[in-house]
Amino acid sequence: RHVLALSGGVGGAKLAAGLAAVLSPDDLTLVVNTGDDFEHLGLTICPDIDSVTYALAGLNDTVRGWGVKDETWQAMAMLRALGEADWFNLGDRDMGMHIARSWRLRAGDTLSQVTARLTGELGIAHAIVPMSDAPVRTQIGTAQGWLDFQRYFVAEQCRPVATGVRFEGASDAVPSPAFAAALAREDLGAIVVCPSNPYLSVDPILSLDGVRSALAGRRVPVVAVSPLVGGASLKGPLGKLLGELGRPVSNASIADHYGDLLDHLIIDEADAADVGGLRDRGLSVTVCPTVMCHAGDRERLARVALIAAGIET
Ligand code: FO1
Ligand code: CA
Repeated sequence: RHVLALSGGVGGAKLAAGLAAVLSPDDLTLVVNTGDDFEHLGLTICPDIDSVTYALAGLNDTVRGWGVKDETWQAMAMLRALGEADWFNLGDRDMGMHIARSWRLRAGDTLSQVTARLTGELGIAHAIVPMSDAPVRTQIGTAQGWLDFQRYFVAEQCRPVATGVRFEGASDAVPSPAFAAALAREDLGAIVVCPSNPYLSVDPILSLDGVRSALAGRRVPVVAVSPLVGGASLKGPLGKLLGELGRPVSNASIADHYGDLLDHLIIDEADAADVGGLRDRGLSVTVCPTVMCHAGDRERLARVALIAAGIET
């Protein structure tokens, strides 16, 4: 049976790679957040698609957490010498990706077509699919007004207090063709929500036109891996954001946020104390190590998620 996985960058990309390692290409559709995308120096940059792509191609830099390993920064040095914006770091190899994507988009291909082509050229057999071909842009509400996601995340280092999150364009954007097809598949067996930030990485996907109702209408298990470990976010601004939005930094907030959509939550062994409260909400829960350092960790967690969903591998 087919598995539909929803992913953001970094943490999500690791589980996406684990799922790709244990499922055949026919059995998996990886739908990726594009709310973090932006136009910069004439290039279209899709950080989460690239994180998933680099993770599946074995090209990801595991120390930095984003971009390509063995990266060099000569183009960036030249851009700086030319007085161009240098707040967003574009490695030389990574820049090749942005150039290839940008010219093909400009030539009229859709983001789905471009992503299929570039991932295929890198030898990836699994489907990495943008959530939508229409632009959706995540913005963070702050005292200075609405900030574009990368301005908030990279330029401002998530320092401004967040008062809200919005996804410009989402309500008019329909799911990409491959996402819509996966949602409608007769043989859909499970939906896996990767350990990405629910507010910043998964919500953009859920806020697309028709996605929430399509997911709720499918009688297949929805399994999420919590992005929290030991009552804190492993990486990124989830902990800070939860606090600013007035919610406890705990798995209860993750469960509340996904609400009725969710059937099963996988939480880290450091949060085993949360199990009772989560089960009281009617969720089924698996407790296991969720920190993914090595390929073995990613595959093991992928198998745990599939077992929770009742999928045999
Ligand atoms: N994150 C940073 O903190 N600083 C950067 O300069 C930076 C550059 C960058 C370039 C390409 C890319 O694909 C990702 C990049 N990221 C950078 C990460 C990115 O901003 C975030 O990881 C995601 O958008 C959040 O999921
Ligand atoms: Ca359901």
